[in-house]
Amino acid sequence: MVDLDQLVSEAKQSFSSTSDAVALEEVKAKYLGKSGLLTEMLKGLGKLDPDSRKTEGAKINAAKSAIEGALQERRQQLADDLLQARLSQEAIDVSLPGRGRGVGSLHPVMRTWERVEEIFHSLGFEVAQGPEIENDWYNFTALNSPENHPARSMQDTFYVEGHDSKDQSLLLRTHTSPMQIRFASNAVKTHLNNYGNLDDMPDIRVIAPGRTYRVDSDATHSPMFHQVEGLWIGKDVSFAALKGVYTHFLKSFFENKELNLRFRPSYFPFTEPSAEIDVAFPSGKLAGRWLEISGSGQVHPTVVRNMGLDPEHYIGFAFGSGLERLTMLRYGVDDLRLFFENDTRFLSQFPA
Ligand code: 2NM
Repeated sequence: MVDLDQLVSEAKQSFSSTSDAVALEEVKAKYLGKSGLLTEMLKGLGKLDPDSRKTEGAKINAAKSAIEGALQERRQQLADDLLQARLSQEAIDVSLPGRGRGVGSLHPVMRTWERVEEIFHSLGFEVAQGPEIENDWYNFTALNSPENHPARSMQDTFYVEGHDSKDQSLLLRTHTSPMQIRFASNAVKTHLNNYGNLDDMPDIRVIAPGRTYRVDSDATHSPMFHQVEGLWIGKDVSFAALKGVYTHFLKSFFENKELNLRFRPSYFPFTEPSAEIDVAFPSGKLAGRWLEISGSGQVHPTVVRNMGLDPEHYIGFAFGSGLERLTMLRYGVDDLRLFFENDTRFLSQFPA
């Protein structure tokens, strides 16, 4: 006679030594399967006499339920272990500090752009907009640029394939002045359309900030850079007004009432007379040196005419400056290339 207690404990032992559900179900077959030990024993009962059958049957069934119970317990145990393993493997340590998300900040050149707009807005200037792909007329001809000036050559200007509807060649604007020609011509045309004459036309007072392009690339030149130009045209807008406006602008921009300015005679095709503007800081690292900052002048009569105005009755001034240059002087940046490398170690020094 088989020792049923022995069998039950042996079964429990085998169940415990399995390490996954598949192995457990294999072991189960040995005891409870179709030809398992207990199944066979129950089949054997038929050979016994009725009394023994009853007592032996009860013992075997008791052993069978004990083994079934142990099996169920081990199944649960293995399922729990599996879940526990997954939970610890996929655990998220909620106590870890977050990675943080930077807020970012405005590029220093864009800060200068906004600052320049604010200052000129306070003086009643509007802000012009215009295309970066220009045609020959707005970029050169209207600005009194001679037909064979080197600036017009392929060596200095990025030309775009094709021509516009007026058969003008297309190019990446080399300065922001074309926006001012467009703005002024529009203002004149619109006023004429509305009033039939220019008698009460308000002064044209506009700045044109934006990207510009030149075939030039070295330590101090980038093929793309930013300019801001300004224009004030009216019946009686003098060079003295230019000096007043620009002096106010630079002193505001650099937040320095003591800033020194110098207007030095120069030449531009679109202005006559023309002047280069230099600044000298009264203190600091750059103190005492004259630093070129802008170009300026009284708008050339030909350019005034190209805006749709009679230069015998309209006069004014214009100026232009590089936004990178203004930014370098304001923040003491000594290498132009820093503006274009997008190195956050540099950019994060200009917080929002
Ligand atoms: C400069 C220097 C001098 C200028 C001229 C004009 C316009 F549209 F009126 F013709 N806009 N900007 C100008 C004049 C720009 O930049 C160095």
